Amino acid sequence: MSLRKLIVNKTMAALAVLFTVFYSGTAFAQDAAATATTKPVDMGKVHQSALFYVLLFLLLCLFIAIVGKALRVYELTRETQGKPEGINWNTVNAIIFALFLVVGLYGVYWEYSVHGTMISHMHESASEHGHRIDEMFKLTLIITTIVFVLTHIILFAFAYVYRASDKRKAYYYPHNNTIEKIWTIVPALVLTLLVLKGFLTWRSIFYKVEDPKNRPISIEVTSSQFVWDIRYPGPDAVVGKKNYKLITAINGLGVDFNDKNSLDDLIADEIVLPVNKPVRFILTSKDVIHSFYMPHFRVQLNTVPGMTSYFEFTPTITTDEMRTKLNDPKFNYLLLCAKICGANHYNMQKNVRVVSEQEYKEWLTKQTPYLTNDLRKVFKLPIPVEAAPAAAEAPADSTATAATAAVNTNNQLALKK
Ligand SMILES: [Cu+2]
Repeated sequence: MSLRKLIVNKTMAALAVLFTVFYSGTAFAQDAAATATTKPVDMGKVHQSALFYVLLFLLLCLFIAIVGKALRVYELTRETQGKPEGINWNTVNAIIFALFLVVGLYGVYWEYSVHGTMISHMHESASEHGHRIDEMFKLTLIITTIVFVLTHIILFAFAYVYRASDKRKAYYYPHNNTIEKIWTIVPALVLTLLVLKGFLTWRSIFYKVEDPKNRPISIEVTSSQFVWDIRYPGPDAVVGKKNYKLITAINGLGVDFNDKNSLDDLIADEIVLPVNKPVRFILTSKDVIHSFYMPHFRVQLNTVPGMTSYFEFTPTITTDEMRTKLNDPKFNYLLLCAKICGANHYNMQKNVRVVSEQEYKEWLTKQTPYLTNDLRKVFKLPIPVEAAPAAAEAPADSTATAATAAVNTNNQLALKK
């Protein structure tokens, strides 16, 4: 073969391109290895940057493009020389399909075994209704996983086994009523059962028959960018009315003190719940839609401006019991926002403590009344003489007695009305 012919031969040219690509790759690898032995370089920063991955992606695209071009040159060369097609693309595609099935199924296994364990990090539900939600979640996951794996094996196996071949002719099979019926009725039945179970679970959580001997404790939670405001009812067990038109600098929630139920309301910094007692959260929002989310209790409901929503449930495990169970003395239940509501969304959280009823009652007596003397002036309410100086001077949470005194005065006011 003359040198001229060798250069003109496109197959050789394509091979030369491939060789160059592989060679430069190996050369770089050797360079890197050499540097590593002499002087270790910290690549951490580089690996973290987005630019690194963008460049890596572009490099990969370039590599694929070069291989593609080289193959195209090879094909065209064979074509001009009148030779039969060099690569059977049907077989190549079929093999890629089969590989995709194996890699994909391994991916599913990996996803379940690595990220799937995050579900167990959620551990057992700390509320009564939570077990029903977990059960529903598990059932849905089991059914959908079985269907997913089976349909994908069939899909990719068919693409592999029945790839185009010169040895057989495709069978024309346009319609079959029996198959149509099966693949319509079976999924419809399964989905109906799942939806029905979801519907019944939802009803059992949201439509409860109230037990007059065990009435829920009402707690109002108001969301705004980016805080949760918590209002507890006073001894009257009723959270008073509020009106957005009454919102001012000193009345952030717009509580209406013309409603006597508001007079003894308390403002709290955390959510404290007595164990095994039903609680009813009254949820509203001041600005955008937020989502009241307490994952350990399987509680989630949107808080919507201009609309009040309710979530009632019974916590069953105290914070201390959960800490012992998890062997984690720092564990805390959390209230989070599950709506991407703005820049500080991630920071919108509060601690939730589940305690014994005795502890709950003690904690409640230490909370600050919402009604301050300034608010009394605004609403033209009488200012209690004995409680006024103490409540005004001392910091709110350290003076339990002053706060209790104020609550008591409020009660008297409430009774008078
Ligand atoms: Cu939010």
